[in-house]
Amino acid sequence: MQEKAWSREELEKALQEAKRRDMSYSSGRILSSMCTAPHQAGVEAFLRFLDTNLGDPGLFPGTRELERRAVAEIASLLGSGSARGFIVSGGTEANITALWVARELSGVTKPEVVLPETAHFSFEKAARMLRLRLVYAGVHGDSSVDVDEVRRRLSERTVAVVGIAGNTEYGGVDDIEALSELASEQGIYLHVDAAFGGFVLPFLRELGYRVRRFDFSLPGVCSITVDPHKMGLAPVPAGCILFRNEEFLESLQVESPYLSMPVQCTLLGTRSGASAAAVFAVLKSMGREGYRRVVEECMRNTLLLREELLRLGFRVREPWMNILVFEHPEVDAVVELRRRGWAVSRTRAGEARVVLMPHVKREHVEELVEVLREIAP
Ligand code: 0PR
Repeated sequence: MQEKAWSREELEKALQEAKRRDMSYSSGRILSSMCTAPHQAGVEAFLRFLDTNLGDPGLFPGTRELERRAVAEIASLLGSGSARGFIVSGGTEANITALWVARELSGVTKPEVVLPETAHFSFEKAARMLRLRLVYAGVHGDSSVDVDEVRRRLSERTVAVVGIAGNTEYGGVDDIEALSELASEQGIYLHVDAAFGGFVLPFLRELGYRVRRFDFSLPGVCSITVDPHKMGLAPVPAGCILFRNEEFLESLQVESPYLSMPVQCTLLGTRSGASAAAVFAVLKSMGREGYRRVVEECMRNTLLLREELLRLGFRVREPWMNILVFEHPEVDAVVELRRRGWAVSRTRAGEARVVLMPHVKREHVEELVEVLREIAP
């Protein structure tokens, strides 16, 4: 570290330089991200609660109450009046926490988890940390898991089955209803990763789309990951882990005798109250109506882009939600788009993938179509 404090000007210059190198959501060129420009109410609440620490809730009972209310609102969106959980740092922490509970409850010595091969890599991290063996099940052409294969992969060592509601690459939704029946019948823990889909599917259903069930209304579902910092429009970091009831949390309790509360259940100790306050503020500022409008707009843009891509001769995967995957028989769209400053991602199968987040406006889609027209022969 340098000896003398920097002047404000020196610091400002360094920060500005860094900012200049970063991409911005407002450019409309970020098509590879599941995050977006946060809602202003969330930004303001985040700043006001910046100094709060939910690792010591006795000092910040007001902030703890905001977290409790935010969690209850998200639970009610996902079909439960009694689910409990926490605002966490994101989908990774939420998925780790869920598998931690499943393993604690099982008492199995060489535990295994059966999950779709489309699962996010956060499960790989969870498995290494918790010493779980991951047993992958294949997927159908629409990217949803083959439930018969899940059944065949179960063993006496299986401590959890994972289903995904909105998989990272295609937005695919597994047949969670069938997984729920299977899990109930076999007495196995079922975790649903709705990190992305949790703030999309309920609103798609309200808009009249045919949507698979995935939430606590299915009796076998024990826990759900859902990320406010994705389609929930909250500032990063904000994930949420929900458990069907309070009892699931008991297996996580660690004594924290010198703190204001005798036990702690979260993976993190010191953790952001700003995130919880921001999630609360965004939920209250949006309401179902607000989210429905956002999802409606994202889907409109997704379907517009799909139509244009088909017209230009691209092969397009049928979208489940606001994630579109496509490829051209002759050109590598990913390379061409990146060369022109558009951040697009690639699926493991090599296709181009774009996420039509709320920062991607209709005019950006139209600009994108112009570029695609140039590169498509
Ligand atoms: N579960 C699913 C289904 C996900 O898609 C993701 C992240 C996670 C869990 C893990 O969530 P956290 O990253 O919050 O821990 N999906 C995106 C991905 O890895 C996250 C992302 C977001 C990537 C913004 C890029 C980006 O710019 O692809």
